[in-house]
Amino acid sequence: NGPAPRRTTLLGIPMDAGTHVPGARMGPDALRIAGLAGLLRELGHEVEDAGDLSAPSPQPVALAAADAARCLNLEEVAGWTRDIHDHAHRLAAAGRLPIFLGGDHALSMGSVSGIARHCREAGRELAVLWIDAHADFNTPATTPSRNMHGMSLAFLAGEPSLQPLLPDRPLAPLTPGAVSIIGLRSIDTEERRNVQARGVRCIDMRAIDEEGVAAPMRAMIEDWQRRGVHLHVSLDVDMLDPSLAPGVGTTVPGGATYREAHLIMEMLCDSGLLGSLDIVELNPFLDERGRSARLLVELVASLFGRTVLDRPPVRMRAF
Ligand code: NNH
Ligand code: MN
Ligand code: MN
Ligand code: MN
Repeated sequence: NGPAPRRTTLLGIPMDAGTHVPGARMGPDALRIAGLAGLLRELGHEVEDAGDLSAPSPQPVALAAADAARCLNLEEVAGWTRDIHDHAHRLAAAGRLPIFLGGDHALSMGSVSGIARHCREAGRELAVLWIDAHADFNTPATTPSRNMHGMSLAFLAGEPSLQPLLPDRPLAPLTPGAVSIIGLRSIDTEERRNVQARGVRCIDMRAIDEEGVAAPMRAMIEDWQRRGVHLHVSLDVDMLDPSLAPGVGTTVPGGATYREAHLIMEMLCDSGLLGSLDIVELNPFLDERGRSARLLVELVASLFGRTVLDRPPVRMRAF
């Protein structure tokens, strides 16, 4: 009695322009080599591998000069964002469940905005679960690093200074109530003000220490189910403890355990709400013998229905 079979499309996004640490461009192939497609098929899902996007040519961006100077690889990121947005929109409109294989977290500016555009056209409400050690809520004015992977959620929430990244597309900025962050444990001073001022729902590591992941996840899922949302999950590898997943450019100690991470995925699966997925920030160049890639693929298996035993159906709907 597993979950309903889904029509998934893997889209590789070999980008690392969103960070000064190179290597995430190798992520899509590492996820393939770790057996992602085969596992999804074993679980009964249809899998189409659309291959990798090729690096787009840099695009001019009408950002204020002072802001542009604070964004590393701005034109490259703009090129990626526009291309990914169009692909994400097309895949969602075709009824696929897109799985975006990163690539650094700046790719979500394109994937989530494209999904948001589809949801608006289809009259579906979108909810985004940002699974990350970081909030990615910096702006050009607040970034300590100039890395645009630390700005992606701010862009998606409608941060005005970043909107020229994606001109000529109908914009559907996320409302604060549509965004939840889980796993947070590293936030910059001004970024923190930004997150708190916007009222984004955050389950930080302190909350996980006190309550575990089950109670807060159940509360969020209940809320999403009431609203009947399309759920986009954006999974940043650095949410996991670095002892489990060292293959990432920005490790932060004190991350999720193996059990916590799997339980999050299992509960998301049971919710039946998953509509699209990013797997980001895997850096195979920094990994140890493929273990981070392998763990990610195991987590995706839990998200798509792998269980120890069949679960009673009543349990599935009881959230
Ligand atoms: N907050 C830091 C910055 O903006 C780090 C962001 N790095 C990430 N985010 N990996 O997920 O530079
Ligand atoms: Mn293209
Ligand atoms: Mn991130
Ligand atoms: Mn992160």
